[in-house]
Amino acid sequence: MRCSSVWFKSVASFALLFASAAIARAEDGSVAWLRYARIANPEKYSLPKRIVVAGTDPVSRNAAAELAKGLQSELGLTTTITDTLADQGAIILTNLQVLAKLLPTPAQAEAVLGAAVDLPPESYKIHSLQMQGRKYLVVQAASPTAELYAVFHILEEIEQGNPLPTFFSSTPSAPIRWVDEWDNLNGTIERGYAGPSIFFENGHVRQDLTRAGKYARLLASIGINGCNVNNVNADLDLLTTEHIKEFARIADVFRPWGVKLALSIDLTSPQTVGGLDTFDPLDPKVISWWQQKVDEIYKLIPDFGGFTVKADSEGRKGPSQYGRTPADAANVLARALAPHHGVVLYRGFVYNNHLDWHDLKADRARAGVDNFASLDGKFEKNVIIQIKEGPIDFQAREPVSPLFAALRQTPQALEVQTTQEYTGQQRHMVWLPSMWKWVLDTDMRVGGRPSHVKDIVTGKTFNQPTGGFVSVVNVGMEPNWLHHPMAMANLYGYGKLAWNPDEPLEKIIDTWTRLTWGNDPEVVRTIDAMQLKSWHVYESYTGPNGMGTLTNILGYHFGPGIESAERNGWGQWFRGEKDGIGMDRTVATGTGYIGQYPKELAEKYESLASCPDDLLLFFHHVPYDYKLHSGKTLVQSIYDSHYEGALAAAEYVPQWESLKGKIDAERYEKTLALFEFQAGHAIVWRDAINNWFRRISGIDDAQGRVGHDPNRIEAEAMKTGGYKMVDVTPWETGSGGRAVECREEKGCTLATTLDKPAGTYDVAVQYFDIWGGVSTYTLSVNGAAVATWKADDKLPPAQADPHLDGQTSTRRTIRHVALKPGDVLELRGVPDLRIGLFHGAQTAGLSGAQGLRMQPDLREFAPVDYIEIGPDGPITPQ
Ligand code: GCW
Repeated sequence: MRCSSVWFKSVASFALLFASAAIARAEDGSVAWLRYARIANPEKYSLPKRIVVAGTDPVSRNAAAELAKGLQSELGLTTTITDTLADQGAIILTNLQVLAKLLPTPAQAEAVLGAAVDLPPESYKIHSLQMQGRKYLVVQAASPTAELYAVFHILEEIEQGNPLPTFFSSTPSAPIRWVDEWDNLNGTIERGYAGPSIFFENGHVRQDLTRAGKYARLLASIGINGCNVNNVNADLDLLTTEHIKEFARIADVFRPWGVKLALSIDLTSPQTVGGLDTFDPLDPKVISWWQQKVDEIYKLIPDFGGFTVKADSEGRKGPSQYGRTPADAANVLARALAPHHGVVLYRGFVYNNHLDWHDLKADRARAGVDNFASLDGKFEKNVIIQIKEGPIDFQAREPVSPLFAALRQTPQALEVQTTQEYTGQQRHMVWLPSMWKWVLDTDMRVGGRPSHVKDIVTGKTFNQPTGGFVSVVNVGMEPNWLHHPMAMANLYGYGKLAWNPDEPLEKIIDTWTRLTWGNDPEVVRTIDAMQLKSWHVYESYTGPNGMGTLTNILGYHFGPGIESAERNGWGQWFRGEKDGIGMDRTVATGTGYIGQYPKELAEKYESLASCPDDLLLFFHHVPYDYKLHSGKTLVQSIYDSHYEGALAAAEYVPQWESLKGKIDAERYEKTLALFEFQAGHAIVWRDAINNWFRRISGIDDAQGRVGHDPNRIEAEAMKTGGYKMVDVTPWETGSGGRAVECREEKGCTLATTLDKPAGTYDVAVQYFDIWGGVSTYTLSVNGAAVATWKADDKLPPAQADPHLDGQTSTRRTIRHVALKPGDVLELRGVPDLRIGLFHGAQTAGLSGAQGLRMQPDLREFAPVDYIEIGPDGPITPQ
């Protein structure tokens, strides 16, 4: 990455100057960071009014049109687009191929080109210059797509009010900067949390691909150059001729934005689509089938990017069926793609999900190195091994995968998730670039030398320059793409880090905030600070110390379900036993996984003295009263961390409320509701984990909080009118392990007589909201209603979880309720007993295989867990 500029110098001082004009307009978030809002003092830019675009390439033309649109919107500057350089100043967009035509004399060419005629691929330079008294802003790009990148850069700077540079140049870190979408042809998305697919419906490509085109524009604006549109668990009939013709339509809407289409394929396609009797990658029939299929694709999609492959993993068939290796399979595809410049991204995510949990030496984390290290050097040049950041699966914290250090003659791509599968599913704000940067900056110390992950995947360490970055994004049809307005900062940050892994996090988030929410200094300061701490906050209330995920891994990976990871074949064990907790992955006594790291790192992790606290339980099994480097015992640190984390999540609400009136109402309200949900759900997490630890360790919280909630009134302890007690499973996801349900059509009541001192309180009702059912609740004091609401949320994922558990538990807080001793507080719940909900999932909007598979009883019995009466204040009762 080469990057130089005088352009960025004074971001902070300009912040004050350009405090945004009031934003009153409602916004649905669909334009994301490309709002192009009118800036204060637009006249200070005094830009030329002509945009000269050289050449006829549609991408160059598109770049000019985007620039014209942006300048009009941001500055009110009307420009004309032309292809001739008249006797006037101009903004010139050009690329190496056509520059000579514009600047025919060597002197002119030299003035503009300087020394760097050798612009690296996808790079650009921007010069501001005066020639013969005229003003020029010249974009010199390596390709039409790079012109587009330059245009987005210019517009991004103007939107922040930054001065334009006299000279700026930028080069991407690596050629692979892709996103993956896990979309199925039926329109569903695996691990997608923002509505159905923007690409597919009912087994086909959508007729209307407007959203797909808009998505490509967003991707181009952050330098993404490839998009794999279908699930790595690929539809088996994906590669039929009929489908390929349809995919060509997606490629058509991507093309003006320089985004290449790619596809995930299933290795059995020669059988399932081709009708062959084998898919053995070394069988000549199979080899020739792939060649023909690839040629067929390129006839329709000449700029096709390539294939992503998931094989021998989680039920997908693969080369092991024929005793072949991943290299055998990848190479067959690679040879077919090579003449067309396509690539194969073969996923390193190959593991056995039927491990024997009794075997203390069994370890899923070992799988990457065990399966791939011996194949290093055996792959064709256009094969890239796509490696998840950690050895397990996108948890909130894992060590970096040792496979990055093991492959030295094979290009690699780092795979991360923008979709928040294990990190709150876009109902919790978690700014993941903080985590990715931690991964990228990890030094693997290969051969005792600096070898940071960012240098490995960008090819510097092992001289393998064809790798890069992939992020699973899973945008959906919801207007704002990812559901949580704050989650869009993850996509933006991903693009920026893929372009330049050294880009400071503070700069990335600051730019995103300004583009998305405006330049008001208060808005910028508040949102930047919230986002920057959000990864740590989430980690601290969902499972710190490298425990891995404590989500319900057998369900939807959203709420807590602690022991779901234990005692099954999936290998996400943390081995929480009576004597202690954590996976012993040491070389000395454990699975030996630590030995897969280069020496220095292995020594650091192997020794308890040097193993970092935040990865401890990933590597070691220790007693609950083990003393951390922080000086606390493990169990006390877990208790404290969960209280601190849940409190920090609760504080997002008043922090956000302080911005009321400074941002548009539509996005303000939507975001506020999400923060309120997060505050409540963080408490579900906190209590589940802390109570579970207290039970298994037998050690009390030194501060006496865990298991003692003086402001809480359990539903089952209230006087009930019709409500019946039920067990919550797993027990830790309901307060006291129990809740109440109402099965009477007319509704049921819970009542209690209060002995609180007279005053004003915030009352939180913790209840369960089942997907599909809509119960109604009314809270009243002495018979007078203080709040009525419907349990009509569609909690993630957009699938029906019919259980009372950590995924469906939610809360409603009623603020400023006046109470005095002797008052009767009553909660009335009216269930949703609609027969359609009982008969199946179709009525709840589920379709296809998903609907048939689930068939749950979705009636909602107005379930209640507890009521908490806390102080009247800015924070939800804790
Ligand atoms: O973590 C798992 C997810 C699966 C996913 C798989 C993968 C697409 O839970 O949904 O499958 O990873 O990355 O292949």
